[in-house]
Amino acid sequence: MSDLRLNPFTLATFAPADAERYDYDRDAQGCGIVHFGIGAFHRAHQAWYTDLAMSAGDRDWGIIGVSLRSGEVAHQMNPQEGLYTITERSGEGTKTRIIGAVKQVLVAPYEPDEVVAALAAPGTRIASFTITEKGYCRAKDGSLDPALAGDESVYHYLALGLRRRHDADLPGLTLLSCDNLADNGKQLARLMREYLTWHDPALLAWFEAECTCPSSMVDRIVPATTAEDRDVVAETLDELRDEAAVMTEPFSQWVIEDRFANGRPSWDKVGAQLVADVRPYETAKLRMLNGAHSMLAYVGLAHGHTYVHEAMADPTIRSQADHLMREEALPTIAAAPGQDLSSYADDLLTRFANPALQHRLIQIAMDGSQKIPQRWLETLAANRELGRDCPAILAGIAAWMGHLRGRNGPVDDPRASELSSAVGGADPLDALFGEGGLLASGWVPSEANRRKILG
Ligand code: NAI
Ligand code: CS2
Repeated sequence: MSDLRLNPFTLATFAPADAERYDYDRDAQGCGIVHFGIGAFHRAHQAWYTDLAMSAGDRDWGIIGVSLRSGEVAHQMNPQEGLYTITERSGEGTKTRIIGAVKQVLVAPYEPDEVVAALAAPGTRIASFTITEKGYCRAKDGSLDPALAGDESVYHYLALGLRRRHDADLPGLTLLSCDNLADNGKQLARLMREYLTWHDPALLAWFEAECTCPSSMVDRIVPATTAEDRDVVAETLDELRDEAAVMTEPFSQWVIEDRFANGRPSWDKVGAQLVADVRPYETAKLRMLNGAHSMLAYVGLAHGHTYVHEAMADPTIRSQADHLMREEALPTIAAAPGQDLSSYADDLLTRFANPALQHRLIQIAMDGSQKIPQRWLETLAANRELGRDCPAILAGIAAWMGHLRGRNGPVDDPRASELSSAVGGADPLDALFGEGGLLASGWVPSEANRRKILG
């Protein structure tokens, strides 16, 4: 096996001439985006759109990635001068593209000044985020948790970068959340305001006037890359190694609130949708796709399955996913004009059943405390108003509680210890969903719900 790494030289010298790749002079492109959380999803989604936009003629939208925690992605990408591949997998085969949009990756704990300088650079116009739901440092009530929002948080770097922009009389930034949160832009704006109120109140008025936090709905299934995946990509590249390779599906969707502080890439020219109101798309996606995903994860794991497509091949579990989407989530969504939620459900079932993706259920099962409120609890509360039951979600809750008891191994959740105490206590459902519970919301299980969940 070769250890020759993908980089601009090896791409030009050794890669197959017909390998699909970016179509612009990277050295002539300035950086316009600083992206926090340069994980698999950003590389398969926003960076892909940006690469296509620059290949279609857009200028100066190069991306500087920032990892707030580990150096892993920096070690994967910087020796490759930011180059990496996206491989789309489906029943129709695979397609690999070499992406040039990312210039470099900074590791914030080791180079904090460089991160602040990148945010304060005159050419920077957007800061974007895929830092997972837990990266927003929220307390139970959705406010900023000061115990979490310390010097290692995204807010620390944003506040310093925005302060420097203000003092240099530079324009503000668009802060674009691309995480699976309801009203992600509104939440980010609120949390940033709270952080500035504590740390730099004099900057608040400028932040409100010069920066925007548009919401966006993001959708592309991107499983964590495995060593086998990287070996397959190397075969495609005549043995060039891409340590930052990402695997995904052909489908991709990005619906963005059209509210930018200082311009944006022509993402609309390469498939993204710019709209006034993201909410219908985001609610459908979080409650139908992600709601079914989380049920598949916990119920599928309880039945011994490893991958999403395996759980979907189980007729009982598939019908639960179908019921959750069509009978439980769909009736709670105010669709946008022309948005066909029934065919959306059809498409989701097909996407989930894609055996080429190898999407691990345990990856979806992580961080349930951060995901379940917007994926299940809002649907349960809305159906309570409609006098309707949600048996598939209740089955998901029962399976999640088994997960929290360690049935699938160690629980990967920022609140794992509180959750395990809750499910080990006298009244787990009250400790989880009751008034003052860990996931207290607009929904409290009725006696009938309790019987269904507890069996
Ligand atoms: P990943 O594990 O490849 O990357 C996660 C990124 O978040 C890493 O850069 C990590 O350093 C950062 N991060 C994790 N915990 C953090 C914290 N507490 N504070 C700050 N940064 C933190 O995961 P991936 O696949 O890139 O997904 C990231 C997010 O993207 C998801 O949580 C979700 O919100 C969104 N997303 C993912 C999709 C997927 O299919 N993978 C699809 C749609 C949205
Ligand atoms: C998944 C999502 O890991 C999870 O929680 O439900 O990452 C899902 O793959 C994406 O939202 C699809 O767009």
